[in-house]
Amino acid sequence: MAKSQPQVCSVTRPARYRSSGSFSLASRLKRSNYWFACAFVRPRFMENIAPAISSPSGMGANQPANRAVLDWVEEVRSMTQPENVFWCDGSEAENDYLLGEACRQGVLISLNQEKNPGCYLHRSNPNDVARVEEFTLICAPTKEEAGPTNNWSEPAAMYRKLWGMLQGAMRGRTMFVVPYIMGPPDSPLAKVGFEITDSIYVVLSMRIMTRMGAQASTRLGSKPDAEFNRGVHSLLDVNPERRLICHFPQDNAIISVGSGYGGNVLLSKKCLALRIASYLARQQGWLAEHMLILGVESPAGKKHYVAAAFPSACGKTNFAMLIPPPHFAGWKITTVGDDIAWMQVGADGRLYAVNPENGYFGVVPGTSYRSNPNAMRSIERDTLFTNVALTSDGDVWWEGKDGSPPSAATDWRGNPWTPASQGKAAHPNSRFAVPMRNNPVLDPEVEKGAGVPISAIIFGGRRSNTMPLVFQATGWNHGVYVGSAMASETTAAATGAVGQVRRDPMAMLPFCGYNIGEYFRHWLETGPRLANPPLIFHVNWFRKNAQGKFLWPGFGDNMRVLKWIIDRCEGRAGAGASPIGSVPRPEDLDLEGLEGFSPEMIRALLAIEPEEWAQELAGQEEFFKTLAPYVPPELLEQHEQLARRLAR
Ligand code: OXD
Ligand code: MN
Repeated sequence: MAKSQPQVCSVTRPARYRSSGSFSLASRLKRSNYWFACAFVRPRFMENIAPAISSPSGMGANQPANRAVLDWVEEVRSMTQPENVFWCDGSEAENDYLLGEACRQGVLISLNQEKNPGCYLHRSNPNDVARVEEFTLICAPTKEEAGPTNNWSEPAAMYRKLWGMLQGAMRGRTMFVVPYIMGPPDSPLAKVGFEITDSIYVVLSMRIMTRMGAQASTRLGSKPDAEFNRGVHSLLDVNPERRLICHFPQDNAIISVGSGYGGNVLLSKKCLALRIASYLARQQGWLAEHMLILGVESPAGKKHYVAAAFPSACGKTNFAMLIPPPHFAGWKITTVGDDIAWMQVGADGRLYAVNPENGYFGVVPGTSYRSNPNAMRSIERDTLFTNVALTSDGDVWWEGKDGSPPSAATDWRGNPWTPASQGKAAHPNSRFAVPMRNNPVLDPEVEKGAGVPISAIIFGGRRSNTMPLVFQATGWNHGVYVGSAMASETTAAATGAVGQVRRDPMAMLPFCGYNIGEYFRHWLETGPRLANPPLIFHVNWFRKNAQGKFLWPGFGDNMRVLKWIIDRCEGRAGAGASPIGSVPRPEDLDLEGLEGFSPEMIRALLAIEPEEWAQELAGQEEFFKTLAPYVPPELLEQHEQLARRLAR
């Protein structure tokens, strides 16, 4: 509860905190490091765990009127036994206060405010740097409801386990209650959520990533049966052995313990806006997808919107902020969203999309003024960086940033680093969290509740071979099949091996909150409801030559592919028929001004190699077998038809 005390740095660990939980020797050592380091303004070791804060009078008192929220928070409070409860209102004053506290507690480092106004650095525990798919569960009444691609637990058993873990888990800490809205507030799809968390970093990130604060409580109102998502997060002791991200779709509830990494703990994002939302979308007749949404405007002022699904860390943010090459002068790309699309069928039979988020949580390494100038401009201010390197003048650095590396820096773990060091300065999955308002090419319709009409859907993956630069599906069901069989080489966004080809249907493998077979059926059933469906395409920016070099420059030059897609939507561009769909002939793509690009390269990019496709068919078949008996027959039929076409 808010107390009337001045803003002071609390540097004595409350006795109750010392005695709470079962901490390992390693974590005890880390904690003593923490206190040692706290004596210096720049702690080497940081973690999210921090003692309770004592907020000034009037702050942290934004209790909502809704009895159901109050009762649930009280239930969690009496279970977790925090020192106090802080009810967030999302105000500027609150944010300033919490930033100050986070810096004093060593959870954040304030960057050079002249160079990077409003920017801070956080280092997560090195054991906690990515999503943990193996500890992510869908807790539905039956295993069948979770389906073959999800880890499953019976809900009652999992609630018991989690409640056991949460007993007294917030002793000596502040329990923050974060109200938020996902989606433009006047969208019929908008959802209210409350996240309870003992991490100040989560609160600060949620304010960037969602429409956070009093407006959510107001929107929920006081009706006891008003729908809201219940999210509980506790860091516990940030121990990988006590890390679980659990979803209860039937209860519209999420419980996440043992992690402080964004994808596991910003419960609005992957947990609500994808896993729970995909379940709700199936019930309510809309789509919740792992897709960016961008606008493309021609020099004549004709505008289209496109939604594109790529797996994590495959360049969605870059594509959504693309700057066309000089040859495309007059063309404009604008961003509606960079990660998640909620889409519904409009009265005119078109598909309309909104971005439920309010900010971007992007992968940092590789981001530069060359690769993504709009992202760089966005993160010049008001940005929360996680796990990047710190330079001696309080700036941040990462592999792939413009300019030469600093001669000396502090790496993402807090260790001294030089260009001669073995390890990376920034973690490959280091992130920025930035308000979407910072994006210089933010689409003007981003707040439109009805959403933007989608002309084309693009599926894509990171494939060194097999997949041509682009092809168009022959119709809705074929497009759903292309999405369902999609594959990509794994990245650092999730724990586990990097660079292995894995099937990732519609880029939703880690995010579909129910049986994937039912999800495919939902897609198939959506097609006939669309009098004017989007055309469906597949792209691959990552094909390599025999020497392992990328064949396509990517980034801004992806405009050339986008232009072909838009022209197809307008019935203008040509294509050649192929067994896998319509593939542009070299002359169908506008390649003017593409330097150092030979006709052999474009032929190699667009080639359909029979041996590669034989392997692809076998890989798809193997994958569909793992989903048996849930794959809809329409998709198996599409697979057989493709096999027949390829055999001709
Ligand atoms: C993300 C992800 O953070 O997909 O967006 O992992
Ligand atoms: Mn994502």
